[in-house]
Amino acid sequence: VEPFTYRPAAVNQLGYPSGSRKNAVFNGYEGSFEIIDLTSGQTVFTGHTGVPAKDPSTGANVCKGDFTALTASGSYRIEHNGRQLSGPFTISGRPYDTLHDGLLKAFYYFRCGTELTEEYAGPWHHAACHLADGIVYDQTERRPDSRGGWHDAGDYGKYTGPGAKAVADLLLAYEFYPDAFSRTLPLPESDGIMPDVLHECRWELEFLLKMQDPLTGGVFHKLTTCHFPGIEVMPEDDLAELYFSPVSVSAAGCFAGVMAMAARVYQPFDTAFAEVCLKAARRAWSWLEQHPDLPGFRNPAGITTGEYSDEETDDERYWAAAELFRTTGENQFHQVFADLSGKAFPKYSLGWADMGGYGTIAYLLAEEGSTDAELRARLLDGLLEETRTLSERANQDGYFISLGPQDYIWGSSMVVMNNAMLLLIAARLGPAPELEQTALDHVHYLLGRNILGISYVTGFGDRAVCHPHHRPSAGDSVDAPVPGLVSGGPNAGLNDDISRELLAGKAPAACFIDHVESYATNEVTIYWNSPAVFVVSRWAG
Ligand code: G3I
Ligand code: 9MR
Ligand code: ZN
Ligand code: CA
Repeated sequence: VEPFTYRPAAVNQLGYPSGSRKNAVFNGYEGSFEIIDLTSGQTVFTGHTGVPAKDPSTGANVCKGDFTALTASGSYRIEHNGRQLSGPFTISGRPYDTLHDGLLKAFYYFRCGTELTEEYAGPWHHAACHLADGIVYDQTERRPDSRGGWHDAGDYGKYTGPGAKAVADLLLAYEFYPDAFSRTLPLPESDGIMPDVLHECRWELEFLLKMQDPLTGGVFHKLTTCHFPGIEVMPEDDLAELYFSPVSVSAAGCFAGVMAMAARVYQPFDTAFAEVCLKAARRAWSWLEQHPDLPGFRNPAGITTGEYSDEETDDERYWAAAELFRTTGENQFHQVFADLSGKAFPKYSLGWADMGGYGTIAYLLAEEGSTDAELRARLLDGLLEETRTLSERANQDGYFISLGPQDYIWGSSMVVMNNAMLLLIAARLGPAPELEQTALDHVHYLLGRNILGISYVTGFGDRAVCHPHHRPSAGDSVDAPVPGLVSGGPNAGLNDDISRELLAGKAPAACFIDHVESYATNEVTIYWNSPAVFVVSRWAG
């Protein structure tokens, strides 16, 4: 893979909203700089960088160049005496509308069990995939329908917990920023009545309903082949048998949480569907109550696909209780929620394993009069404290983000977007509007203002990820990858062969390679896209 030629000034490759704070980050350059209007060729701004300082996450000496004062819409580049220091970028009232569409449209490209037609998928169209019925592991005479939903990632597995996180982020984005979803993508289901984001989430929710065991109310952990297929296998050619892995507490908790949420969000559009979701959530809840302490899920013998193991499951119960309470107002759920809130699991985390943040957010959004004032205040204070810490860290970071060197783990782009999401939620609920700028700085990182000067979203930015570990992108005959996919990003864990070979010794934030074999730095997933949709929704309209 050809690395991009060196550019001293890293910018958000899409650009900056007119009224926002604007900075470039310089690595290997200090001094004065000019901003050139690419249409007129004129210098429209002159500035000076700060003093370089060592940045622990990147190991580089970096400095910032502020051009907040430049607010006129246009296309620009940073130069000095005719030397190009940055790539092109824009300033405009709403620079992220197409990005927002692309990040949401990615979920359509992840769809399983249906043909992606040229009309909606363009050159990335492909035949319907994974149409066979799944086999229930250990009960092989049972073969329920397992079609639909989204592929998890670069692989074709469908995992309950990760699917629930992705839907939760999208539904929260819609609840927080409905105006961001007023445009149509469009999708095959677009009807001008229900927003496309809800059509897309319904595609996954209908699948998740199939993951509930009708005999018990428990929820299967995942639906996958026994092993991952080769990296160039297109979805429709992946014909190995599909298995429902055994049920798990984490799956049931996430299922109950997301179904209770869906019951509320779909109520105005489709009462019957809302009722189905609520009934399914209640049933999973009863199953959870009957199974107070099962061990975390482990891959059963013969299955080697993603494990998504999670030993701490009080957080999934906490989320389920919160959503069921917010949706129904019933005291039984409040009681469990309040009891669980005294336990030690993280209350502000939005990962696929740590779902506590969703519980906290649901409770803070519940009708205020129905909640316990003291508990509510404690959770809100905690949220503000957590996000103040994030914002202090971002203030000290060379690239304005809240990650420390230890945070560049597998899927660090999710950490970046989850933190930004939490900042935006705190900004609204605090209220603490000053946190929004810090969230926006995280968008700038994702779109190119980082040590590698790379945009981690396929198809967006002039130097974007091109070779994601994504089977349809690797296996089709189109050069460009499927657009709108968020790459996992730097991972200092070096958890794949090519990372170990090519990235050893690099600083954490530089442990990334745009190579198709690097699943530990350059895979894509639905739950890395979903928090990005939430965050960008704040600036889309
Ligand atoms: O949280 C710890 C951190 O405390 C520690 O400092 C750090 C050191 O490496 O590790 C952190 O844990 C990492 C964890 O991700 C964080 O979420 C683990 O090392 C790392 O192995 C783990 O990676 C997960 C990976 O599967 C392997 O299990 C990713 O989160 C998860 O997104 C990924 O999911 C895969 C599915 O299995 C299959 N489908 C594709 C998908 C994306 O790659
Ligand atoms: O493609 C797989 C990817 O989706 C997973 O995240 C990753 C870790 O579980 O594993 C990938 O599959 C690789 C396997 O683990 C090892 N052999 C090479 C596979 C990539 O084609
Ligand atoms: Zn499929
Ligand atoms: Ca958990």
